[in-house]
Amino acid sequence: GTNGNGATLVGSNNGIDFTTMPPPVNFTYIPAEVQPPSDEVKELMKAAGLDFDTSGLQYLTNEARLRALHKKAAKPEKIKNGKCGSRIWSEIKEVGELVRAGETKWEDLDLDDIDVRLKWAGLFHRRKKTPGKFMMRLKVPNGELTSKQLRYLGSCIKPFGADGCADITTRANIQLRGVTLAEADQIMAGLVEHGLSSVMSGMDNVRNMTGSPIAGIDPHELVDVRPLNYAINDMITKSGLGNPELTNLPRKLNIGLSPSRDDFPHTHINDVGLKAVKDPETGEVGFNVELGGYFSIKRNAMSIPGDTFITYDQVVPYCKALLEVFRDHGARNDRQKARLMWLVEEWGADKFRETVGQYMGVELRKEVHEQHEDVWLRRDVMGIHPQKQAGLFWAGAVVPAGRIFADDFDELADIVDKYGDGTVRLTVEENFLIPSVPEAKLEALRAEPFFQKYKIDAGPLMRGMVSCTGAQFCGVAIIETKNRAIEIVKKLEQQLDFPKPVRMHWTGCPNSCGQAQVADIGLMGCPAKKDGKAVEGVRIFLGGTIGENPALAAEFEKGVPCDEETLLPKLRDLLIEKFNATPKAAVVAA
Ligand code: SRM
Ligand code: SF4
Repeated sequence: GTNGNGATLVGSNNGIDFTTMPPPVNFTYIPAEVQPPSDEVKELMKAAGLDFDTSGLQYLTNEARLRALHKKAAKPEKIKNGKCGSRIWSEIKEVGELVRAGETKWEDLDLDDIDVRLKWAGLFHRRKKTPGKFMMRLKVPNGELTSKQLRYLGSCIKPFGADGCADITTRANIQLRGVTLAEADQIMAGLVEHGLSSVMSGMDNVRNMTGSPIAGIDPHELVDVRPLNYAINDMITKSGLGNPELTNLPRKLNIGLSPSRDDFPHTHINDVGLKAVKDPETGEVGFNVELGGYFSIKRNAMSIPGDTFITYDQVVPYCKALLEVFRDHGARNDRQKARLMWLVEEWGADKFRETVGQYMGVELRKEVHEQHEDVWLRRDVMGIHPQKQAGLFWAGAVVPAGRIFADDFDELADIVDKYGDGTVRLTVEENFLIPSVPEAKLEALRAEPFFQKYKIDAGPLMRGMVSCTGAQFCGVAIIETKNRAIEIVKKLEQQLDFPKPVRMHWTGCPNSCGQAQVADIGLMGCPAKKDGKAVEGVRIFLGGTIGENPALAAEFEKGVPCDEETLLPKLRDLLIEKFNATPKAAVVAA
């Protein structure tokens, strides 16, 4: 569609003012051809009782089908083969109707559907903690939401009362909690109506597209990555309706686009990191590709150079081709070796670039080198900062551990309508910022009671604190994270003064959804012992750096009991010794 000024809308987020954005991406979706199954594949499918039309194998090459059907294929492959993602997208409506009519309930559904395949629709059953209730993970490309979308999200969880909360995630995304099968299909339909979606946000799919929270308003960015992030998300999910061609990847895959030297989306820990760069020869702004960054229980790897430079217009076709290459050639036997890094390492950067180029039908260029004399520190986007648009400011506010509630969505929507441009940006630190506040409104904005709760001038620890979901809702958690993190940070801020903010990341298990390894101080759940008894504990990581020359944090200590008595003084000492914090002068009672 077009907006009032005649600019073409490239994304599905209708309602956002695209007038200040670069031209939309020039990309036509060419569907993959379905190869007929080879005789060998037919045999294996027959033996497994699988139907070609409804299995998840249709869009794979025969070679990939053989891997997915092999007797040594990983268990999730078998679950994916049983159905195609598109089946789940249509079944969810039927199930909703039956549940509402009292003709079925979640306990009656196939176990693989309820606990695994519904993740294709973004529905994660929280069997262990809240049986029958689901977390619904959305897709919010570049973390950008309009006030209308915010109000819709609030309305989704409002009926769930105390169970109905939401989280801003470490991929600048939203997860809704408390959803049941009685309303999941209706919420999903409403999401699409509002230019959002939940499909393909779990299972072996691409996760939320991350970019820059200050895209389009940043005086230092090389390019506004929002149109690209919307276009990639639309390509992957067929504009939120679901895309069977890309829904059966060997494993999850993360893509981040960084438009400035800050590397806001942490490209170094994304499977695919696209870093904006100006070609020193032509002056053209394009992207160097980094590949393979990921965290898992067994391996934590920083990305390695993909030795590839792509132009702005190549970004969407490149991502599509890369996903097809991963789908067709990635490992499907050992889950621990199925992430993109393993394929990149096996092939090397040259073969990887050439193969993706072949899928695109072009020869891709090698990476370009940009020289910088100065040192660039990643900016803290919390607080109030001038935009590239004269007279306008963004205001970043801290959400402790990313947890928000139904009313917050409404209040935030009112605030962005009243003071900003009707949009909000989420950050990978689980906070938000309000763009385009005119200078004359800043004082009134600051005075809003909403910012007593979500502080614009948050303390030096709270503003850098990140926490994964943890034991409150996550079935694989070893420890409780969010509530504990908030309590401990509050106490440390009461006790210490800090020369500069310290980034503390909490993660409830070695999956590291809370990215402990990127933090100044990372805390990862693990079993521990205290007075001979098994207790919740943490492994402490130190020294992660982010931005232009990142490094992962290294393990400093393990098995530290994480009750307050033990952990609080330990963190206090670390902050004093390693981060130059100083004890606050005692407050003398009057
Ligand atoms: Fe994660 C699995 C939550 C970001 C690595 N992650 C899970 C599950 C689905 C486990 C489960 O079934 O319960 C968690 C859902 C808990 C819940 O109820 O919320 C979960 N991951 C999260 C979120 C919500 C943490 C947060 O508090 O923000 C993040 C959602 C992002 C999003 O919007 O999509 C989240 N997860 C991450 C990240 C960080 C990132 O992307 O920068 C990582 C590390 C980076 C990476 O993936 O390489 C991450 N999550 C994992 C893994 C390990 C993957 C692996 O290759 O082994 C798992 C386990 C798995 O996939 O088998 C996992
Ligand atoms: Fe759950 Fe572990 Fe991820 Fe935390 S790190 S959300 S505990 S899977």
